[in-house]
Amino acid sequence: MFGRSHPFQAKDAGMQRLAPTSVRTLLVSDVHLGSKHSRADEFLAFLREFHPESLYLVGDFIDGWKINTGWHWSSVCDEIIAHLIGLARRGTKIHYVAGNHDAFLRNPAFRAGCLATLPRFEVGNEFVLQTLTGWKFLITHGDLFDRVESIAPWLSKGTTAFYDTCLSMNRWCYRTWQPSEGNPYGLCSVLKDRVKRWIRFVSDFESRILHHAKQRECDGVICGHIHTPDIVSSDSMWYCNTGDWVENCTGLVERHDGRLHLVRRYDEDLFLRLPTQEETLRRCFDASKTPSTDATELVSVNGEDSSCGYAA
Ligand SMILES: [Mn+2]
Repeated sequence: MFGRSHPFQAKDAGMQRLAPTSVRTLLVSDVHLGSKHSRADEFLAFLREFHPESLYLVGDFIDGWKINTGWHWSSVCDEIIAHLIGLARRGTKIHYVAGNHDAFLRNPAFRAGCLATLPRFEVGNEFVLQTLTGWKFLITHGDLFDRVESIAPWLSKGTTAFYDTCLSMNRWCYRTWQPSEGNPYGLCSVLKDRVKRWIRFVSDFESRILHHAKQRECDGVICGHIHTPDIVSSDSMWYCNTGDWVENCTGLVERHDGRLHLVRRYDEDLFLRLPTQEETLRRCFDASKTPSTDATELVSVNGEDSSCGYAA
C-alpha cells in the first residue's frame, strides 16, 4: 500500500510539496527528539502533510534521557520546533502530554518558567478529547499505567539501553545490506513487539489504562509509550495507540468526517468510523441493545473504504 512514492518521502525525492490536508485533530507520540534513532526527517514530512485544528504530542516527544548519554539534536529537530511554532501562530492548539522520557515537564516550576509564555500551547499529564461524533477519549502517554515503569524503573532503563543497542545493530545491518525498501528498524520492531507484548501481559497495561479512562467517564483512550500502533475495542471501550517515530512511523488523525485514521508508514492504514452519540442512543432505544461496538466500523485501507486513503 505504501509504495516508494508515499507522501512521507516527498521531501527526500525532491518532489513538490502538496498543500497540507486540513484535519480536526492530529495525535503523535514517542518521537524521541534528541535520540539518534529518532526518525526526525520522516516525522517532519508527515507533520507537513496536515494542518490540524488541534495537535496532541502524546509523550516522549523529546528524549530527556539522552541529554547525559548521547544527545543528537540535528537541524531537522530545529525545523520541527519551528514548524510547531508556525502551526500555533496559524491557529493550531498544541497539547503536550508529558511522558517518562520528558518527565521534566511534569515539574510545575519548569512548566511555569519555560512554557508559560508560549501561546496556544498547553502541557499536562492527560487531556480529554471529545471527537466530532461526541465520543470522549482520554489522552495520556501511558507510562503511569506500565507496572514495570512505575515499580521497577531500573529495569525499564536497563531494557532501554539494551533496546538502543539493538537499534544500532539493526541500523548497521540495514546500511550493510541496503534492502531496496522496508523498515530500517524492522528487526527491532519485531523484537520490541515481543518484549512489549510481554510487558503488556505482565503489567496488564491495556486494562489498567482503560480502567482509568472509564473512571474519567471516557469512552476510550489514546496513548503511546509501548511503540505498538493499534486500534482495538476492549470491554466496550476503544484502545488506540499512536505508535512511534523510532520504528513504526505512525500517527493518528481525526478527519473532518469524524473518522479516526491510523496512518502507518510500513503497514496498511486503519480507519475507525464511530457512529454519532445520537445514532448509538437511537439504536439502543430501537433495538434495546446496550451501547456496544456493533455500530462501528474498523476497516483497513484495502477494505471497502479504500477510496478514502491517505491522500484524500
Ligand atoms: Mn514512554
